[in-house]
Amino acid sequence: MREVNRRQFLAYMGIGAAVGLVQSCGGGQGPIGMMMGGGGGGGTTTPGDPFQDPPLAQLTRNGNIVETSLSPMRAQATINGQSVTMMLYNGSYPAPTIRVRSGDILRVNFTNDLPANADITGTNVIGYDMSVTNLHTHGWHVSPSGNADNIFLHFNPGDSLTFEYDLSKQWGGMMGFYHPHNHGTVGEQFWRGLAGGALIVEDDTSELQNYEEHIMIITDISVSNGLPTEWTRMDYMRILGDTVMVNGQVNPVLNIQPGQVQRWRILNACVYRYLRVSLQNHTMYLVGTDDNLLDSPVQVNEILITPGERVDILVKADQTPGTYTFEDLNSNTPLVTVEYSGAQTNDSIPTTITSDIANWVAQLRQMDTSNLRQVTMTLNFVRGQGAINRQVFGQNTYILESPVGTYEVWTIVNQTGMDHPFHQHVDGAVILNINGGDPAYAQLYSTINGLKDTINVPPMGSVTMLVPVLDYTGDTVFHCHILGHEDIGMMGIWRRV
Ligand SMILES: [Cu+2]
Repeated sequence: MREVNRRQFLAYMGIGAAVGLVQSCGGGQGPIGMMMGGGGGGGTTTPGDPFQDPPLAQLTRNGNIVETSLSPMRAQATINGQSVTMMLYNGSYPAPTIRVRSGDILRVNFTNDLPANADITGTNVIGYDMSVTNLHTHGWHVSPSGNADNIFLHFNPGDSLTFEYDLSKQWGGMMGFYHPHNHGTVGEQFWRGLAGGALIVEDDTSELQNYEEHIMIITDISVSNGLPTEWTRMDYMRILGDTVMVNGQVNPVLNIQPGQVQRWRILNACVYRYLRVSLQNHTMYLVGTDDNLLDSPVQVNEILITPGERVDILVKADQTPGTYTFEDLNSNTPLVTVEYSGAQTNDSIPTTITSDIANWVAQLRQMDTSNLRQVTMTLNFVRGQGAINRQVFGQNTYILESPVGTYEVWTIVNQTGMDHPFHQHVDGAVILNINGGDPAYAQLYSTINGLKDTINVPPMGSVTMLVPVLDYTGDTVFHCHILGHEDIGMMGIWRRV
């Protein structure tokens, strides 16, 4: 991208600071929020249609070989009653959910059906061809090479490939997600609708198997002339959609029986929006993080979910029957209206959860890390571009070489005034310490036995994590999961040797 001048750069920084202010005062409603055009989905406070889970991907199973098809294409969706031309996998909005098991081999017949030089493609403002795409399985512990989770592949319109993901080393009990990862177009393709759930289900014997389960993929969007808005240079730094949705619905109504426990698997698939979710008058029980089930539920009244993060929670309808709002406290935006209805029941929250991975993480937390390799990475803006260790991806890319079969301690230092959710592919990490930002978030993730592939690095703060570099060799990446930041260069190569 063309470099911006110093005045524009400072303007970006100022925006970052103002956003922090808006969010910390629960804003979007006040004069700052209005001035910034930010905040919540205005006018969406009326409860909408019945809640719908995303459709399931059509899978063909033959033993442990599972096959499906995914094709990004130009297609229409209805958002808030308005027809919008989007980029959608198989024309479906929201995208189909893939549910597979540990030990499966998943084959995805992928074809880029995006049109070249159409209203939703063409060249974006930072100079990349929007019709070029690829596929990433965020959170999956699979090979980053060949025809697996290889984000260095590029698909022009009409190109196809059968991806193959060997899930023999991927445990159950996590929700990953799939989306494009073609550098320079990731953020805008995501914004235009290309993101879907990719679950690895746990064993049938799990304590969590029998709860009514819902997937909540939270996105935001702004529409102009029947299209998701085209990004300006500024949008790469910061973009809040004016409509916030769960599974493509604005404030849908979800029924829960009095006394029932439901399991909600939530993904923040907004490009930039930080969600602080809470269910009015109810306690939530965190049972899983990005990459695994915990060993026991953790009670939370609210939880910060930054872009790319997932939470697996249980909620129990144990209050006076009525209607309660599941909302984003940062912007006072209702996400789902939860309505008690039906027969009284009395489900219980489990006291323990069977999770080999949580047990392993507990052991890792006891590890003496002083003799491990220590790596420091800084997150920066350099002349309006994103950078890691002041190196811009694609120009003078920062490369970290890590031997597989080892453990490393990474400290990610945020040298900017904005939050950055840091994401590394292939292996989740044990968060040892978070310096700065929301104290509850820092306390939670630096103590629970959950692996994180995405973790917020607070403004001028840092995160220290223990990274198991388990097995797969090959080049992959780590980057900021504000995908606009990644597109302007806040990404590095992780060379696993
Ligand atoms: Cu960032």
